[in-house]
Formats: sequence, structure tokens, C-alpha cells
Amino acid sequence: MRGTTTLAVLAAGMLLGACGGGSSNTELPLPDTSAVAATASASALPEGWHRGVFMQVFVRAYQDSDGDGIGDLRGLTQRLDHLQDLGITGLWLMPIHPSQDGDHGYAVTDYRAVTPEYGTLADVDALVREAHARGIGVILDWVMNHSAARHPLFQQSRSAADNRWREWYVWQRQHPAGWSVYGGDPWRGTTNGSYYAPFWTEMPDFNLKNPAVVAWQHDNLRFWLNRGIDGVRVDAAGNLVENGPAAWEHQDDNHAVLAGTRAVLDRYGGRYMVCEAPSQPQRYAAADSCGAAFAFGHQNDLVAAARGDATALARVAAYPLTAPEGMAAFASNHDSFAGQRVADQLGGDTTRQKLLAATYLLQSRTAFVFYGEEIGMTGAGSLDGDSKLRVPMSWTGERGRAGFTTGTPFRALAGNAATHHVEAQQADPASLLSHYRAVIALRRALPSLVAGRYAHASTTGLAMQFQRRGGDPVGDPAEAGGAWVGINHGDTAVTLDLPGLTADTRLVRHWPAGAPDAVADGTGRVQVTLAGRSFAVMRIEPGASP
Ligand SMILES: [Ca+2]
Ligand SMILES: [Ca+2]
Repeated sequence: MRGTTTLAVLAAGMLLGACGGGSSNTELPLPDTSAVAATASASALPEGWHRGVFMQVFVRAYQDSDGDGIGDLRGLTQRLDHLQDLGITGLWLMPIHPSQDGDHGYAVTDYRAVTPEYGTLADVDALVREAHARGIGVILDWVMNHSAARHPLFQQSRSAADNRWREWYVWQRQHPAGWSVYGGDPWRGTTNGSYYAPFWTEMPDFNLKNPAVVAWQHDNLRFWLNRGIDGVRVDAAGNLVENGPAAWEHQDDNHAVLAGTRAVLDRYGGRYMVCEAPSQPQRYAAADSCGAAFAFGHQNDLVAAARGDATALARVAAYPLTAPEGMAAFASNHDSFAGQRVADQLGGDTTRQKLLAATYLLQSRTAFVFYGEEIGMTGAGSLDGDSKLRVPMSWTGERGRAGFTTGTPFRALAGNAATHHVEAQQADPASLLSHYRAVIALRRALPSLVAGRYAHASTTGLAMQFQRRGGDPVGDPAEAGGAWVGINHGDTAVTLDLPGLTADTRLVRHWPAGAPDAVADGTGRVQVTLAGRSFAVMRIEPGASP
């Protein structure tokens, strides 16, 4: 079904793209709208690879390899061992294309190229090859909703009302009235009409009702999938199609567009797609839409719970009970609307950061760590806005450079770069970095923590417990086995009754090391005591009796 739909869309796109009438302005650069056929198929990664822990990487800020002060793909490749050592099995690269913004990269000027600041296509190939060799998949940010105003397609489109690419963007001859998107007028006036650009004057929205545009974006996608890219993170998924001043977000059309994108990926196999839709994440995680989405909202509760908010903790415990399986957990990201860096929100309290990490990494099938979160990196106090969140990674205590570059960093370092960096935490078993490594290792030691059904969740004051039942690849059809997790944000010890266990169930301690195992009595009753501000993980081994 999906394949047929894609072919039909492609055919419609060729008609509109090649024979759509209108003139092109040959004084302006001509866009590359050539078709790209699928040439690669099998994934280089194991089945289900995306059920793991991703690192969200801002390439510009991760590692500079040539001393120009700007992070690049070769630098990132040099740091793959750090990521592998941490247990990371996926990378989300924020946009790597040439862009007009020169920073985050979401104002794309060429969807089939790499910004020269970051390197070359050969550097992408080398990164993917080296990542795959370490069992790490690489997904790209996918900006389907809008381009940069300087993109050749928009330069053509805005040049004249009868331009051949006019209908690739959203134009009105008369400036529409009555629109307010995120508090502003999304329409931008020109001498020959108004175009729709809700996020920034210089980021015009594509017309995704035009099948030619959708077909072209599929071509762009295949360009990267053919190179072995393992999937995409879809930017602004809630904003794809507009139907009016009261219908500019979360339109049914969005889900159809995303299902079409999903079909392009499915043609390859083993590819992952996750969507950004902050105000309706669960709808976009459905199978008829994106299939996976970031768990926006949950991150605020994770932070509030770590600060000692019992009501937020109850919401955290309950969240996975009703959320679709495709929800991808995270604690913060590159946008300040999602919150400041975790270390800033938790006042640099390492124990609170550890408990927050244990919570979302042990609750979720797929989780995303924002680069630097694993060392408690703060933002730069000297900066404002989102750039504060996107500072160079702190690798060493080197003054003014933090091991990020041999030159001058493009941006101020993290406020705590002198004290919180990888080098200082690497070999310290009590460090936050060692904690992230240990928690991710628990996911590997206990497969139910990744694949098991989330169950028996509850809170007692500031302590929460939950179980992940089944999911053991050895075979646990009755979901009798699994893992139990307890997390105590309070200062005093709490003793919890563990529900849902059968007689003589054995609880084998996996965390903390050295603590005793426990065994349920003949009625299945068992208690576990959590010290103040601590967590515990136990493997559930059913007793011999039924
Ligand atoms: Ca560089
Ligand atoms: Ca749009």
C-alpha cells in the first residue's frame, strides 16, 4: 500500500515539477530537483538498534579537529570512543547542511550537502562507517517544513508570481488577516505577495500540499539513506501543513506527510524516525503518523521530581503506563522552551542529576541524552537565549579551550568547564559520567529494562517504584521475570512493598553493588528499603512454585 502511494506521489511530482508551467529566473541559482532512487537497503545495525540510548550532538560544539574553533565531523569521529564507552548506540546530529543561520543549522540552503565548516560528504561517510563499527547508528535532523530564504528554490519562488517554483512555498497575493502563530503574524509581505514563515522571516515554509515538494523531499531523504544514514529526527512535525488561521498546527495532513516519509525509510529497513511535536507528542508517536516522538512535557516532570515535587513524581511514574511505545524520553535539548540544561535546573546537585538520569534511562525504550548532560555541563552564564545551551563540550580542564579546540572556541565555554569535564570524571567511579555509564550498562545487563512492559508503577512520597516485565530474549512469555526499579528522591530511607510478585520470587540485586538480594515469601510479599537519595535495580526471578 505504502509503496503504491509513494509511486503515485512521485509520478504527480514529476508532472508538476517538470511540466508545471511558469518561468524560472535564470539570473538566480537554479535548484537541484533531480530525482534520487533508492540504492542501498539492509541496515548495518542489529535489529531494534534504536531501542537504546542516543546522544544528541550539536556538531558545531562537540569537537574541533582543525583549530578553527568550530566543531566538525572529523572531530566527532575522533570522539566516538567516548560515546561507545558510555554505551551510546545512536547519534542524533543537529542539521549538518549548509545553512543561512550559521549556528543551529535549521535554515537549510542545500539539503544534499554538508556545510564546509563541518567537513565533506566523505567525512559523513567516514563518521557513519566508524559509528557502525562501534554499533552506533546515526540519524540526521530533517527539516522538512521550511528552508532558508536564501535556498535557491525560495529565491526563485519569490522572484515572480508566475515563477515555476512559486507553488513550492506558501504564497498569498493579498496579505492574509487574522493569523497568529506563536503570538506573531506568520505572513511576510513582499512586493509580489506574502509568504508563510511562522518561525523566522528567513525561514519560509514549504508548500507540503504540493506533491512535487513532498517528492523532492523524499529524493533528498534517499540521498542520505543511500549513504547509510540510519534515520531522521523530523523538525517541526506539528507545523507541516496549514489549512487556515485556526488550523495551522496538528492538521491531519501532517500525519499523512509523515506516514509518507516513514514509507521512504521503511523501503530501506532498520531505519528510525522520531518527531518533534511538543504540544501533541503522543499523537505523532502513533503508527499512522511518525511512529516515534519525543516525550515533551515529561522532561519538565522529570526535573520537578528530581527537585522534590511529589506530584510531579507521581506523573513521572504513571507516564509510560499510557504513553505509546514510541515515546522517546529526554531531559533537555537544544531549545530553551524545553528547559535549561539539567545541571542548571538542578543547581549543580550531582545526586539529583544522577536520580533524574536513572529515572528516564530505566523507564524508556529509547532515550536521548543532550551532549554534556552526562558530565553535568551547565550553559554559559554570559550568554542569553538558546545559544547558552549550545556551548562547546567540556573535554578537559584546559583553560579557555576545554579540550574542544586548539584555537579559539566559536562561543563561550560552559560556566563550569574548569571543574566539570570528561577528563576529570572518566576514572572517578563516583562521577556523574561513571553513573551514566553504569545506568546504561544496566540496560544492557537486563534486557527487560529496554524491552519489558512497564508495570506496577507507584509512588510513596518522594520514592517511586516500577517494574519492567518480560522482554528477556532468552524467553519469558508469561512476563514472570523482568526487573524492578526503585528511586528515592527523599532525604530519608523508605521501605517499599513490591507488588505483583509470585511466591518465592527472587530479587537479584544489580544496583547498588554489594547490597543483599531479597526473596518473596510464600504469598509473594517482599519489601526493599531504599536509602535516602538513592536508587536500586533488581532482577526479578520467579520462584519455582506457580
Ligand atoms: Ca573545525
Ligand atoms: Ca508548514
